[in-house]
Amino acid sequence: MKKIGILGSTGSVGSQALEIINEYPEKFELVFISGHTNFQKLLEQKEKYNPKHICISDDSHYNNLKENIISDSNISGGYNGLLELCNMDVDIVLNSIMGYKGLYLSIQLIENKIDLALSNKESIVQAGSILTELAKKNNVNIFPVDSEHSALWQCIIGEKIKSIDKLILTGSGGPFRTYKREDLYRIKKEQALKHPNWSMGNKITIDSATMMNKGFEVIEAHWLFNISYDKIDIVVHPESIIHSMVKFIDGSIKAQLSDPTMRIPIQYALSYPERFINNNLQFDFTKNNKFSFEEVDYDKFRCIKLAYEAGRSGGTYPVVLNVANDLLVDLFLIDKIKFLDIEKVIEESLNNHSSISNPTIDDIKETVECVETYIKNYKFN
Ligand code: MN3
Repeated sequence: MKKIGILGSTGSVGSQALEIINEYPEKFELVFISGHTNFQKLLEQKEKYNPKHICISDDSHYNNLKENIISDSNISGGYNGLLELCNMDVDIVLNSIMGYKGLYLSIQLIENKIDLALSNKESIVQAGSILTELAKKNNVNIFPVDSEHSALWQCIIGEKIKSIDKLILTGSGGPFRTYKREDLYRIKKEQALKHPNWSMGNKITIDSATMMNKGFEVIEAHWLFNISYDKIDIVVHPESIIHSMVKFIDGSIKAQLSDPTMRIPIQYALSYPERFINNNLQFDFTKNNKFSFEEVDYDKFRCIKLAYEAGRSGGTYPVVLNVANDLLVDLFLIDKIKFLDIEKVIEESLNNHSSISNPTIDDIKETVECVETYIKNYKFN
C-alpha cells in the first residue's frame, strides 16, 4: 500500500490522479489533497475520495471550506497548511502547484525524503540543479509526469546512461505546424488556443503554439536524466502517438506509444516500479496506421532555439526564459501583445540579463523580480 498526497488536486493532472488512486484501492491510500481557490471542487473531491487531510491554500476560502464540512477530515489553510502536508507520513507526493510555492514545496518534500511525482515542469526548468542535487543527496526520486519524460524514462529503464546516444523528444508541432513564418505575425488568441491533439490549460496551450513547451521539455529532460543538451533532439510527430524515443549507441531506438492521454504517465509515476492493469486503453493499430515525422523548423519557432541557448548557458538564464514567457503569455491572452512579441521580448530579456552561476533559491527569486520589472516597464508597440 502506497501512501499518497496530492498538492494541487483540483487541476487537470491532480483530478486525473485522484481517479486513478480511486480505481486501485488495494494499492493506494490517499493521505491528503490540496486546492488553491476552488473550494467547491475540493469539497466534491473530499466527499468522493475521502482523504485524511485537506488544505485550501488560499486563506480567504478557508472558512467557506470549513463551514461545508461535516465529517472528521482535518482541514488546514494557507501556505502553512501546505507545509504541514509536506511533513506528513507519505511515500510519494504528486506536486502540480505552479510557481514559487510549488518549488519551495518540492524542496521541502525532498528534504523530508519523500519521493516526488513532478508535474510542474517550470520548477525543474528554473531550479533543475537545486532540485536534482538535493534529491541525490537525500536519496529521493523525482518521477516525471510529463508524457514525453515518462516515455523517455520508460525507454531508459534497464539501460546504462552511457549507452544513450540521443533522447528524442516528440512534439505534435502545435496548431501552426503548417503555417509559414510570415503567417505567425497575424495569429489571434483563438487560433493559438486550438491544439490539434491535447486539451490542456490556456498557458500550456499557448506554449505549445509557440513550441516553447518543447523548449522547456528539453531543459526538463537535461535535468531529469542528467544528459547533455547535445544529446537531446526534437522531432515533430503530428499524430502524438509516440510520446518520445531513446536512440542507443548501437543504433537501436526504443519508443513508448499510446493514445494521447495523461492517464499513463500519471499512473506510471504513482505505480512505479509496478504497472497496474488498465483495460480501458486498448491501442488500435488499424485506426492509428500512419506515423509521420518532420524536422523542427527552428527559424519559424524561435522559442525552441532560445530554450536550448538558455539551457546551455545555464545559471539563471532558464529562470529568465520561464518567467518572461509566463508574463508574456499572460499579456497575449488578454490581447495586450502580438503572438510574435512573446519570442521577441523573451530574447531581449535574456540578452538584458546578467546570469548568476550555480544559483541559490534566493538568486532565483531575485531574478524573477528583475524579469517582472523588466516586462512591466517594457514599451510594447
Ligand atoms: Mn509534455
